[in-house]
This record gives sequence, structure tokens and C-alpha cells, in this order.
Amino acid sequence: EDAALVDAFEARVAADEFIEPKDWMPEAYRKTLIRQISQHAHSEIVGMLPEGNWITRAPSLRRKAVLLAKVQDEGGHGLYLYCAAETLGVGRDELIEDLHSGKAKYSTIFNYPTLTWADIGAIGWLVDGAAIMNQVPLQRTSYGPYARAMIRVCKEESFHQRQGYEIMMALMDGTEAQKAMAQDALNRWWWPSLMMFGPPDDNSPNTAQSMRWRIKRETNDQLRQRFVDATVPQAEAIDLRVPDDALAWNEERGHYDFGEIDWEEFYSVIRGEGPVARERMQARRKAWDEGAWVRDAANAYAAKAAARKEA
Ligand code: FAQ
Repeated sequence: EDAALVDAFEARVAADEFIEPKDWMPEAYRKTLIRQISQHAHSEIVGMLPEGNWITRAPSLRRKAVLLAKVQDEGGHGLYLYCAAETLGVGRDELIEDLHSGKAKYSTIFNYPTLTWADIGAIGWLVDGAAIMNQVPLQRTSYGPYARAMIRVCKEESFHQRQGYEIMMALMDGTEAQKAMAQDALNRWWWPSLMMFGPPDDNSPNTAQSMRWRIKRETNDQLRQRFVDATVPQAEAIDLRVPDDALAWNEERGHYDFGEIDWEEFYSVIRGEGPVARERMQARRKAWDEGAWVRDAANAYAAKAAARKEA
């Protein structure tokens, strides 16, 4: 690559300018963005499944309407993010093909099952809470289309986080059985939520370069710590116990210390061995196949409309 072009690019990034689709960029920067944005898009789409599982079983009309809206938001975020990836010169069919063949990654968190209604509360509170921690800094990521997508996405995620916490509050205000259900959901979702931030910094191959390019604005461990610090008081406020015996406020650091994450589990889920990984991919492929007639009809309609214009 032309050294002068690289220098000019690096200077723009260092000056906190946004890089736009038609601007020159190093091939490795483009590749990294396609990787991260497409994984993010896949996570949103696969992330519709664990909660979609509870739409027909929501405990009231109000809960059902809210959950429907949330899951639709996630679909919207996915489409938004696929569009951002497309501006980098990759086709959507190719991205989806990579997801369905198991080649592309998506967040480990969506490979765990939603066993009770309380899981819907825990997902909104913890999973969307973690997503916000990670995505607020991405509003200032160096690639313009990704940064702008994150602005709307973060607004919607804030609503998702609150609806989840409000479900947990209602359960903790309920019967002994409801309280136990909420605690059980926290027990199962806490550690996988911490894993969402990725491997520890000293074992994160992409962090250093992505920080230099200002694709990532903070490291995995920094964001994970911020999530723990924000979330533990929220658990305490409604009498939930975070399932970590090593958890303790560290006055000197001004942060919570917390226990060791089971990285073996993390890497096995990344390898596709998560508890419901197979079911997730089956559901995605089935939806894709069953939606073929819609895509065909849309294409036929577009072709007809174009032909009419020419005539
Ligand atoms: N799961 O070197 P690093 C949501 C991979 S939120 C799976 O640290 P990087 C909203 C990583 O890709 C969830 N894979 O990588 C929602 C890399 O593999 P590669 C989605 C993971 O990119 C809420 C390798 O490990 N959010 O969907 C995970 O610098 C509720 C080495 O890792 C985003 O994607 C993981 N947890 O940092 C929807 C946010 N962690 O590609 C529905 C944007 C790491 O080299 C319901 N992404 N890996 O083969 C990011 O910020 C970054 O990509 C990180 C990883 C922080 C995820």
C-alpha cells in the first residue's frame, strides 16, 4: 500500500475524523470492520431467537406488546448493521451464507437457552446492559456508517435494558417462587454476560490494532469492569445476589473485584459447542429457506418496476 496514503489515513484517524465509505482505507482496516460489523449484525439477528421463544408465552398483553417491540428492534439493528457492512464492499448474501455455514461468529451469549420468563428479564437487564456498555463508545468508532448506526441502536438498547430490569423488579416484588425464578435467571446469565466483552486484554489478538485505528475506543477488560461496577448496585437494590463469592468492592481501585471467568466455557461456545448452538443455526436456516418466496417476489417486483420505467 502507498505509504503516503497510509500516513494520511492514520493522521485522519488520530485527529478523530470519521472515515467514510468512499475514502481510501488500508485493506486490513476494511477487513477488520467487515469482521466486527458483520459479527455484530449476526448477533442481533440470532439474538432475536432466545426472546422470540417467549413472545407467545408472555404473562400479559402488555408484556407481550413490549417484548414484540424489542425483538423487532433487534431485527432492525441487524438490518442496519448489514447495510453498514455493505458500504465496505461485501454482499449481504455472502455474509448470511457465512453465518449459515458456521464460518462467521456471533455473540456467545445467544447460545444459551431461555428456560423461564425471568430469563427475559435477565436478558434485557444484563445482555442489553452489556451491549450498551460496549456500544456507547462505538458511537465514536472511526468508521462513519458504523458510528451513526450505533446512535440509534444505543437509544433503543436503553429502553431494552430498562424493560428487562423492570421485569426483574416486578418478580422481586412478588411471591417466593417468583423471587427464586429471578435469582435463578441471574445465576445462569451473569457469567455468560461477562463473557460478551470478549477475551481478557492480554489474550485479545485484535484489541491493540483496533484501538490504534479507533475502531474500538476501550478494551474488553475496561468495558467488562464498567459493566460489573454499574450492575452490582442494581442487583443489590432489588435484593438479588450476584453469583460470585469473590465479588467485593475494592476501595483502593474504586472498582469491584470479581472472580475468574471460565474461559474454557467461553472458547467452547465460540467453537460452536454452546448449549443450544445447533438449534439456533437450524432456526436461522429454516427462516431463510421459508422466506425464499418473499425474496423472490420482491426481486420479481423490482425487475418489473425497472422494466416499466425503461419502456
Ligand atoms: N462471542 O480479539 P478479540 C447484541 C471473538 S450485543 C463470540 O477481543 P475483537 C444486542 C472475536 O470476534 C452482542 N465471539 O476480538 C442484543 C475474535 O474472533 P475473530 C454483539 C467473540 O473483535 C442484546 C476473537 O474472539 N455485540 O447483539 C466474543 O477485538 C439482546 C478474539 O477476540 C457486538 O458484536 C463473544 N462474546 O473484540 C441483541 C459489539 N468475544 O473475529 C439481542 C461489537 C470475542 O478474530 C438481545 N463488537 N469474540 O475470529 C465488538 O465490540 C468486538 O468485536 C468484541 C470482540 C468486543 C465483541
